Amino acid sequence: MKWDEFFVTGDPMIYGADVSIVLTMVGILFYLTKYKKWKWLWDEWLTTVDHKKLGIMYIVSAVLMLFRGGVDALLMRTQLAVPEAKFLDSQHYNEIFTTHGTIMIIFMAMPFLIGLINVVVPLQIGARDVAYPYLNAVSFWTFFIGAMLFNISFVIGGSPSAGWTSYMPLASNELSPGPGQNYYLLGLQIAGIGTLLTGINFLVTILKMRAPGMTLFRMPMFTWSSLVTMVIIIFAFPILTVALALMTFDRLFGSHFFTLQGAGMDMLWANLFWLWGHPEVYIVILPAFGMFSEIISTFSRKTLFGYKAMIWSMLLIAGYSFLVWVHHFFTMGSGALVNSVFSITTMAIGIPTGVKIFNWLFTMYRGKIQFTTPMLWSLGFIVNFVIGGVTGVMLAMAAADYQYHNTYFLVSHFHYVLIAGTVFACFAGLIYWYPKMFGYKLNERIGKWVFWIFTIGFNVCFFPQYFLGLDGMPRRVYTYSEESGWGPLNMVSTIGGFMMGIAFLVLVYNMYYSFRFAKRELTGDAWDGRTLEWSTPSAMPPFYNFAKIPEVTGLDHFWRQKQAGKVEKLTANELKPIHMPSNSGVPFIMASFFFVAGFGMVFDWMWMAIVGLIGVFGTLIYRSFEYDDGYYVSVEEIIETEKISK
Ligand code: HEM
Ligand SMILES: [Cu+2]
Repeated sequence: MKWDEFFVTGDPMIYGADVSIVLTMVGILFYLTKYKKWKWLWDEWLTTVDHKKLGIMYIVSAVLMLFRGGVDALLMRTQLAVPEAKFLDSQHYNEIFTTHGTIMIIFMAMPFLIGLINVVVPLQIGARDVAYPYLNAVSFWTFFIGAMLFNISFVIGGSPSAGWTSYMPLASNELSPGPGQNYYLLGLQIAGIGTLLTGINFLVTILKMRAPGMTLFRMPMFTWSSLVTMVIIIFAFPILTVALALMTFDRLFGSHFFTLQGAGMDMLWANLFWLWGHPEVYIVILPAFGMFSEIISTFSRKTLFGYKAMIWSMLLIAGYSFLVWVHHFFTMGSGALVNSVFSITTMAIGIPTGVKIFNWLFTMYRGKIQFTTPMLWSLGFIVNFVIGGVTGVMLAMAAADYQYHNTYFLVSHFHYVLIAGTVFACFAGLIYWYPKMFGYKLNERIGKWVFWIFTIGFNVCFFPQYFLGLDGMPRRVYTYSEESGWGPLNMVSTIGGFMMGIAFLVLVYNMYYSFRFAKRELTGDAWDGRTLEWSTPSAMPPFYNFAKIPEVTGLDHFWRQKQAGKVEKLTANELKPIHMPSNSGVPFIMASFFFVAGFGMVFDWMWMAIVGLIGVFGTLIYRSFEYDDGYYVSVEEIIETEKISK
């Protein structure tokens, strides 16, 4: 490989990106050195196993990825604003929709939710950390390194361009030569390890680490939604792992699993991909449902309506999510019977989802509703998500899908569910739990501006796309003719896209503004909450979360204690030393070796891949012989931290 192939060249935008990456790096290195922050960075963040800090790191990474994916989106919308535009060429456009889709789903939506789950779930169940804190750090670092590997494709070697679905034979060596597609395979593979480990970790955490008295049917709804999500992850992710590995063999070692020659089956990839991919969309929507349940109940000042119905609906959705995958390729030609079966299972998912919508509405019915920003996002979710859901049922009709398939109708549909569902939830959850993470609320007035600009922009952007789709505009095209008549609606759509971009910037400004000026919370209960995460005395829980593990007597235990005026004050004599896990640098180092291995595979440099893999095994072996049982926090230290007077 020549150097001018190694670095992506030729496009002024990419040179601009090169320069800004180098400048940012130099800036960060300068800052860390000047203010002597290296040790702080290593001790407090890079080696941490604390679920709250890992959660914050997930969220920060996800917000950065939202920015990157958002820039991709606006580049596409700029190109599509007018017919026959020359802003992006076709190859470049293909690369951008591929990185946009992949980044948004794998490196933005999932980590954002997993970040919030990390911060909140252990607190909600009254635990001091997750079941396997060390593994949790491995999860984060493999996700992060996978994301970085995927992202550098932009400047080194070239981006993938076969869509986030990577259908074969398009993604084969013949039609997608070069390292781009390998970045997709390796980046997702490495990040996928982290996700699978998160699934196992939180399943065990929720099943085994709950505070005494918290039976399964006393768990907060967000914890329930996380539990169900983890079960889906555990069953779905191995499918992705295998599918990615097989495609990697096809591309690097010349096997024929999905190729057109040598008895390969290209549609086998599509089937495996969606056998993971459809459950994946529930992985990113169920935690969102959980968050809205918490927020709607808190700000209606009522217990969640239909608690058990909510849980059974989620379990049904989780089961169904594995039985609908063919709806992504009704046009494959599998025949009327197969299509009918998948058409019916798909529509059936609408039933438990509808149950949940009505439960949220009944929760609000006769409640004392407070229109805080998290609540606004939740109300916006209900309205807009229903539009996405209804158009989903339209797509589920196999015969009609021959018309909608691969048009902008679909693009609009999945943005209505992914943005109005997942992204609204990420924003709502971030704002709701912000005081738990940072000790102060985001400014509500600016927050409301963000909500309205974003929600209006979102509808201006995506509603016209339903009509473009019905009119036949295909997805994944980089331009269209003047005669098609699609120009005006596309212009409207682009304007909406930029409104969302502006709203995002205002949100970031709000973080800065609130960091400077917001009133600091003095108690742990910023919103008059119902669940245990609000019961810590300090705004931000100390590293061990609870000085004394709470005992739970029912659903909304903390709320009912407050109502009865029976919130217990901690006294010094009931404290015992607390056992905590030690920090470890091994997960970070292991993930760095994964990066080396992945980078070697991307360029088919096997020596480098082997060096990286040896490093990975080395860290595994090192860890196996490391006898570290953690440490104890003394009662003195707890008293000091909790500011208890003796
Ligand atoms: C500012 C907000 C956004 C805008 C303006 C936007 C715009 C677009 C555009 C123009 C496309 C390409 C359509 C095509 O040519 O076929 C696209 C595709 C896609 N978007 Fe977005 N998007 C946004 C946010 C999101 C979010 C938040 C997600 C996921 C959570 C997402 C997921 C996807 C996916 C999966 C695709 C399909 C990519 C592919 O065809 O391989 N988008 N989006
Ligand atoms: Cu699906």
